[in-house]
Amino acid sequence: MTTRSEDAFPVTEALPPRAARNFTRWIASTDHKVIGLLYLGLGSLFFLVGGLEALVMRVQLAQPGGTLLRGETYNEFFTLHGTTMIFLAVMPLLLGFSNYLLPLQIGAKDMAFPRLNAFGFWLTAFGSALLYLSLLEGPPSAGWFAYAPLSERPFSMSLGVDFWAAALLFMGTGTTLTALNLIVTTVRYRAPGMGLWRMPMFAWMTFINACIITFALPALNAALIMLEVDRVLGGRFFHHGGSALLWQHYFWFFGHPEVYIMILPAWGIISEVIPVFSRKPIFGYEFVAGSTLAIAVLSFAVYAHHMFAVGLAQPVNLAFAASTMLIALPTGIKVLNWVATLWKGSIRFEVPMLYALAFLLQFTLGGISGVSFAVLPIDWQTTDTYYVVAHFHYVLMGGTLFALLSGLHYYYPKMTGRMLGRTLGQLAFWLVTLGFNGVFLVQHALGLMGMPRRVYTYPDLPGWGTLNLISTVSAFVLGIGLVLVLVNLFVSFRLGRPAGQNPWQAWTLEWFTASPPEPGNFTVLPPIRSRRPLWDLAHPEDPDHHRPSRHDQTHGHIRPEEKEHVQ
Ligand code: HEM
Ligand SMILES: [Cu+2]
Repeated sequence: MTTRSEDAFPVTEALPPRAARNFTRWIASTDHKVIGLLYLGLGSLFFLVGGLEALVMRVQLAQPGGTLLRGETYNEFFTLHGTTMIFLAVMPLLLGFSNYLLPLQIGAKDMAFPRLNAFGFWLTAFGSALLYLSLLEGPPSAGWFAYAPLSERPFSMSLGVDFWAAALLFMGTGTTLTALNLIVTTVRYRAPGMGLWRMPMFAWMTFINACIITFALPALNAALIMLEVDRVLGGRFFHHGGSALLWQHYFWFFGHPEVYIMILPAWGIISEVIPVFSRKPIFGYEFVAGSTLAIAVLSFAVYAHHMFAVGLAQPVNLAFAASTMLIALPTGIKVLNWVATLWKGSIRFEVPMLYALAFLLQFTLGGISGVSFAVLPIDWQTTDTYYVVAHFHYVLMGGTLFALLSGLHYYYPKMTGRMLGRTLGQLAFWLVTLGFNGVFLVQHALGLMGMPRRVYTYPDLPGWGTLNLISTVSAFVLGIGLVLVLVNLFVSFRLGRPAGQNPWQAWTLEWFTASPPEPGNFTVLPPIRSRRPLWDLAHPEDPDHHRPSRHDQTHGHIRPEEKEHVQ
C-alpha cells in the first residue's frame, strides 16, 4: 500500500457525513462531492420544470387546432423548454457527475481549486434563477438559439432576451471556470501511478469535455455580449447593416460542440457501466479515448451543418457535409467498442445496465438520422420539420439523459450508501423507455410527412392528428416513469439496502472509498499499476498489469476467474 503525500493536495472545507442535514454546511462547502450533489439537485429540479413545459406543449399539440396556448405563448414555452433542458438541466447534471467522480476516479482529495469550484456552481445557480426571473418581464420567445434579428430589440421588445443572455453569460462563465478546474485537476492531481492511459474512461471523457468547453463556451459568451451591445447600446453586429448570419456562425460554433459537451459524459458513464455489467475490461480502451480526441477537434469542424439552409456557398456546404459524415466514424468506433465489450460477456441486467443498453439503441438511431442530415438534399427537405425534433431528442434525451439515468442508478449507492430499489427501478425503466420511444419515434414520420417544427397548431391533415396523439399520450407515460425514478430516489434513501464499498464489484478507484466517501476521499490508496487497480488487489496471482494490453489472447474475452464474481 502506498500513502499519499499530504502536502501536495489542497486542504478543503469538507462536509462530514453527519452534518448532511445542516443547510449552511451545504451551501458553504467547497468539497467536490457536495458541489457535485448540488449540481445534480439543481439539474434534477430544472429537468422537472423543463419536463412540465414539454408536457404543456404536448397537450397543446395533442390534436389539430389545439387552443390551450396562443402562438406567442407557445414560442415562450419552447424557448424556455429548450434553454432549460440544455443549460439548466443536462449541463448541471453532467457537471454534477464530473465534479463528484473525477477526483475519486483519479485518486485525488478534491479539485485543484475548490473555492473556484464552488464559485462556478453558484454562478450557474444564479444564472438559472435569472432565466426564470424573466417571467416577471415577459419571457424570451426567440428560441434557445435566439436567431438574430428575431432576438434584436425591434422583434423582441420585452426584456426576455436580455434575461436570457445574462443568464447564459453567468452560466457560461461558471462552466468555463469549472472546465479549467477539471483540466488542472486531471493534469496535476492524479494519484501516483495513475498515468493518463490508466485513467477510467469517465475521467478521460470529462477531461476532453473540459477542453471542448474552454473553446466552445467563450464563442457563445462573446456572441451574447455582442447581442446585448446591439440591444442596449444600439450596436449593429447582427442587424441594421450588421449580419444576421454572423450570429449563426458564432452561435453554432458553440452550439454544435455543445452537443458533444452533453454527450461526452454520457459516453463516459456508458464506458464505465457496460464493462462492469459484462464482467470484461472495456474493448479497445485506446480507441475509445483516442476517437474522442478526434471528435473534440471535429466537433468544431462540422458546425455549419446547422446552416445548410441559409444559402452558404456550395463548396462551403460540401465541406461541412463531408466533415459531418467524417465525425460519424469515430462515433461509430465507440458503438462498436461497446458492442464488442458486451460480446461474450457475462451480462448482468441490473437497472444501470438496462439504461445503458437502451442508450446504445437510441443513441445509434439518433446518430443515423444525424448522418442523414449530412446529405444536403435530405437536409433541405427535412430541416425545420419534426424529423429534426425527433433526431435531436433521440441524441439528447435517448442518449444523454438515458446515460445520466444509468449513471444515477450506478452511482447512487456510492453517493448515499444505499441501493436503489430494484423492482421499482425496473418498472420505471420500462415506462421511461417505452414512453420516450413513443413520444419521439413517430415524430420521424411526422417530419417526413411535412409537419414543421415550432408551430403551435396544425391543420387536420391525414395521419398528423393520430401520430401527434400517440406522441402526447406517450409523453405522459414517460412522465410517470420519471416520477417513479424520483420516488425510488427518495424511498431508497431511507429504506434501501446498505450498499457497502463496492456493491457492483467494479475495479476503479471510486469503489475503494466508503459509501458515501469521507471528506478527503482516501486515507490510503491501493497501488495503481493498471487500469483496474481493484482487480489487481483482489487477484494478486493474476493482476492486470501482467497482461500486455493489446496482444493478449484472453484480453477482451471474459476470463474464467471473472465468472466467480457473477451472481
Ligand atoms: C419529457 C421529454 C420531452 C418532451 C415531451 C419534449 C418535447 C418537446 C417539444 C414539443 C418541443 C417543441 C418542438 C417544436 O415546436 O418544434 C421541444 C423542443 C425542444 N426540446 Fe424537448 N422534450 C423533451 C425532452 C427534452 C430534453 C431532455 C431536451 C434536451 C436535453 C430537450 C430539448 C429541446 C430543445 C432544444 C427544443 C427546441 C427545439 C426547437 O429548435 O424548436 N427536450 N421539446
Ligand atoms: Cu450539429
